[in-house]
Amino acid sequence: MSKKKAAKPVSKKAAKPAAKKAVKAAGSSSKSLLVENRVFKPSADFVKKARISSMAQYQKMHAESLKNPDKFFGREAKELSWSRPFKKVLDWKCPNAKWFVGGQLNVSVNCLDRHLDGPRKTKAAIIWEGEPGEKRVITYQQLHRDVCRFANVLKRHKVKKGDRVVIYMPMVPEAAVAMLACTRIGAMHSVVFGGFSAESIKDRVTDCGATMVITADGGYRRGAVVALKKNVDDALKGGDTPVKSVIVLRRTGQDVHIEEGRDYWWHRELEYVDAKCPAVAMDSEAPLFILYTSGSTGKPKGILHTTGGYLLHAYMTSKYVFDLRDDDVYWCTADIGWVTGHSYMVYGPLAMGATSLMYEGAPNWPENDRFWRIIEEYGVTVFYTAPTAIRAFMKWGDEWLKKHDLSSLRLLGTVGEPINPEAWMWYHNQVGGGRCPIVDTWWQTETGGHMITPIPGAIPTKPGTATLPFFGVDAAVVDDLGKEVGKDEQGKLVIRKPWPSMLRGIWGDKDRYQKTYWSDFKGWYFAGDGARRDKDGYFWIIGRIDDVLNVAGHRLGTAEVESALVSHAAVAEAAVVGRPDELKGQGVVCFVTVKEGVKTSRDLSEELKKHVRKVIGPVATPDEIRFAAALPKTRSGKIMRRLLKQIASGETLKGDTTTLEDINVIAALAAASGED
Ligand code: 7RM
Repeated sequence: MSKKKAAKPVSKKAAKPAAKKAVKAAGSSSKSLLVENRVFKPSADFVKKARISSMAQYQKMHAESLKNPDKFFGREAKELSWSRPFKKVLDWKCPNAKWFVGGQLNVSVNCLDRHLDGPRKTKAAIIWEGEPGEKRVITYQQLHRDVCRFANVLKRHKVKKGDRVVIYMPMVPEAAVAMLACTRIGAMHSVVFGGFSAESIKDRVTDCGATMVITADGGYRRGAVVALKKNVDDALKGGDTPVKSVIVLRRTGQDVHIEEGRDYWWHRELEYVDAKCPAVAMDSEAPLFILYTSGSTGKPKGILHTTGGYLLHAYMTSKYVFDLRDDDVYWCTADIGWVTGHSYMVYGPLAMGATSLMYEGAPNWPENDRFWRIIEEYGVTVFYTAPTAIRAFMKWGDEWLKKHDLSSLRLLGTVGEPINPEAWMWYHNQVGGGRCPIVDTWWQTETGGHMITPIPGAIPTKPGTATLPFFGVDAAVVDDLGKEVGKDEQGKLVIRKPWPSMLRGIWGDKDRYQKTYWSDFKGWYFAGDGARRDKDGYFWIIGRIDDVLNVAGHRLGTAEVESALVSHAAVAEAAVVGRPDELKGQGVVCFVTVKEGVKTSRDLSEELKKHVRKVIGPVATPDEIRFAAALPKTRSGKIMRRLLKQIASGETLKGDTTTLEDINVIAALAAASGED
């Protein structure tokens, strides 16, 4: 039970019982949602300590950041450690931005070395808990030493500035060590989420031309061991990738194959190196990392981020949005394989000199209260998680929280998808005890950090909206011609000015970068999301309007799943759509036509699900396979996804079907029960 009494959440006016309308909330794909009209102001207690403590202050800073970015960001950037000062804040020639031109810095120095001169030297940088229960606390001084030593291992293996290193690891501190060691010597990392398959590793290794893979024998997940090294072996089979060495961390102790001359144990390699490793001064625009994310084609995009601007934004958002202070215990539950883990488990909090908690495993292992247990045990003060997790907690029931004292919490955050108001209210009341502001942060792999988000001491929140743009972010909702839509009208979300942590490109594909992000509206970034603004100018994100699904906060391209399906011998054609899912936000429904002579069956449907898992990874496992004699197409041969979406979610068909080539196809699909 919470010790502190739950503060009345709202101002008197706002606390009046608001009319709850039983209509579907725009902004979420889940079923049976309510619109919650209350406005939640931060408590006086929170405001008193906040860095930005009024709407007026936010507005003034935001206005300055747009009107005079040179001055605003020039001032903020001085809080980082530069080995050579920048000459110019921004050089912008759409779609190419250069931030902090002429400046040089090193990310690992900013995350580690600069904290060693004062009391942070012996402060916890990372608090880690393994799924089986091991605990480790790593101080800034220790982390610095570990990073320097591992950077020397990289050098021993001839990894140089600009080289690419793929990291495929469980959630252990060594994953952060590997990332930071890359940054220390100017190598680029590309972290691949542990839930991706061997084939996905191979695609990424090949695409970015990685010469090294860093992995572990395995990792723990829900009591089981994930065979990470085995997946790397399969990915590198045949020897047709540029990978020269594989460094293997011993985590689980399971037997693994060690390929002579290619594979090396992490702990053995450390025996050959010392702990002195000068950091390489990097140009502000030097590439920092590549992170693959799904788009609307079958091939994931290698999103490229660079050094100075990315780090500044991760730092600034950690400072202003999480309002991190030296006594915080901050916990982001994301995996380092996602951008959230990059910016808000490693780079942002460490650049701030904060304490970042890292947990290896599942939230329901050994029991449903693992997260609450961790919050209580370590006195977590700032907690950042995903709506899909919150919905799972709600389903598991409040008794799991009631066993624990969560009164250390002072601020909550969400990311990954629109949060439905019910989940928001539950998070606010049950987890936050009614006293913690919630920052609903909208952003993307491409944006590097928070873009639309409450500033917790300044911007009153409403359940379901990410509220207002962060500093330097010129967001708008526009129609297809680029004209701003009216209040409460839906349109496309665009960013009209460059920002420090914007992606600098798609690895190896200049045209795709220009085409995907900068071609819908001249000079503006198009995010791929739909949104509307309310009377207060707050942004309500509706979700993707391209062919990208959001399954449990993970981006998944429908085309990726389709191409995995058609790679199976039985499949002739496939169309994949999302349908609302109460827990995951969206579920994956696959419409499949089989080749002549193939008999459809429940077994085949299970086999296809397994096949997709194998090709992409467990994150992409289809929820349903629906066999069909034909797919609905326009006369020009385009699959009519709009209709399939309606069928998948059991809706009555609406809208124009006159362009349909064969109307009987639709009747047959709607009648088909799916799996038999
Ligand atoms: C950080 C991350 C990006 C997509 C994005 C949106 C959706 C993320 C929110 C959200 C509504 C949010 N990167 N999204 N956060 N939608 N409210 N607070 O998730 O590249 O993996 O995904 O996720 O559709 O375009 S991501």
